[in-house]
Amino acid sequence: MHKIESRIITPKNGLRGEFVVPGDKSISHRAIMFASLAKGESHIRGLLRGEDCLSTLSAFKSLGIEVVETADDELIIQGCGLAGLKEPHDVIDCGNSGTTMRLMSGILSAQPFFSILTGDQYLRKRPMGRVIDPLTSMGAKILGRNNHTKAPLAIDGGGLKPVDYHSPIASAQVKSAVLLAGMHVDGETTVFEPHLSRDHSERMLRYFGADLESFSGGARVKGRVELTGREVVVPGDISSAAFFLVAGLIVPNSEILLQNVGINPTRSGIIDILQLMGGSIELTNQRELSGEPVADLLVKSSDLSGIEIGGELIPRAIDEFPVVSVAAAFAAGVTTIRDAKELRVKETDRIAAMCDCLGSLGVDIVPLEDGMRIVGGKPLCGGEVNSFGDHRIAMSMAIAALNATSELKILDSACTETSFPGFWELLNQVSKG
Ligand code: SPQ
Repeated sequence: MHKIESRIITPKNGLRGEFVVPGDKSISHRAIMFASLAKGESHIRGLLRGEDCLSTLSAFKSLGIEVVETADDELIIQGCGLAGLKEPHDVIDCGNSGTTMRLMSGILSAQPFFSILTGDQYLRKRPMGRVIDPLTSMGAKILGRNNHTKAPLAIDGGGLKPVDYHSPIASAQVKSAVLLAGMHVDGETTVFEPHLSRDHSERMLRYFGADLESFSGGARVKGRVELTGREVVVPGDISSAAFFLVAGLIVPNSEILLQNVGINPTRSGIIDILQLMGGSIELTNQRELSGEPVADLLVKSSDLSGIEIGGELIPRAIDEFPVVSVAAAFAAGVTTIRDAKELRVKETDRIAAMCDCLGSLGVDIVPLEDGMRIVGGKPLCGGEVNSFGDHRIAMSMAIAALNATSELKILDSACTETSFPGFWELLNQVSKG
């Protein structure tokens, strides 16, 4: 649990710098999980040491996994195979992390022991029925608060059968939970989704040796195929890079080079959106790391224009809409975001939170049931805003403040540790040029 702090951000004239953002959060979670489920040793480099991934790491330690952290920042995990996890002695605390709770639900439903998953005040409000329903259709026994839809979740694991599941939402957490459960049972488990959500699980499970096929509309896994320990290098997180992309665009006289950023097409919607708005973002040095595409991103100050965003772009940029709304506030004309109802069930209701925060700085922003409408181009004033304990709201508002007319105080700012340790220091560094 992070501390309650506040930060004051003052407007800047230009941002300069070259740096590497921390490791990708989604990929880091999966590296810890799949290395633990594999047979043999895995070496992981570039792992994100944010609070969410540390929750996943301590969860697997409590399930009997041995982990060694070397002096040169490598994590060595001794995997125990699909059937080697041990019943935990205590409740598993997933902290603020939806990914930890939902993916662990899939894994633990298939293990022949009892476990309980809980989380912080924000995670206990988030919907878990979306994983409980398909896992129950596989035979899982999961109890939870609020008529078995909210954490804490009590899981009496084992005895599953494969399933063909048609998910009503494009969610990588739902897809991954079902595939991970399916990996433990005889037969094939298939998940269909309305739009392709991030495919890190599919890529990394194949990399560890799973018999897993991706096809247009979903993915299928063959059960009881053991994974083998591997070396994983985690690329920089595009969701963290997004804050500095928007900062570089909206602050005049800026030029920032972000090195080693993951540009998986299921995550790179933010680059497309900002380029469609007129942003100058150049991709260089494109290459592959452990099955994931990466590049260096050069961003320069640009005049932005409002656009309409919806459809398949939404899952490809789902975590970036708080900072997209900041870019829209500085863009000439109207930006409309639709089809993004999922934003309402993240760490906080991100539609309500951004409308509240940007609205209080004088931005013409209105919530829509499934998105928001922003009329940009007017100067933003300073003042005081609350992050509502959501890391992405805190960082988005810090970026908005860089080009406001006066300083902005951000309350409850330490939640940035969830996904981006060192965020405030990096912001300070680029501000000095
Ligand atoms: O892990 P958590 O708390 O759900 O984190 C968020 C985030 O903003 O960091 C969402 F609040 O990212 C999710 C993302 O929105 C991470 C994720 C994953 O790693 O699989 C998938 C997305 O969620 P979903 O619900 O679309 O599957």
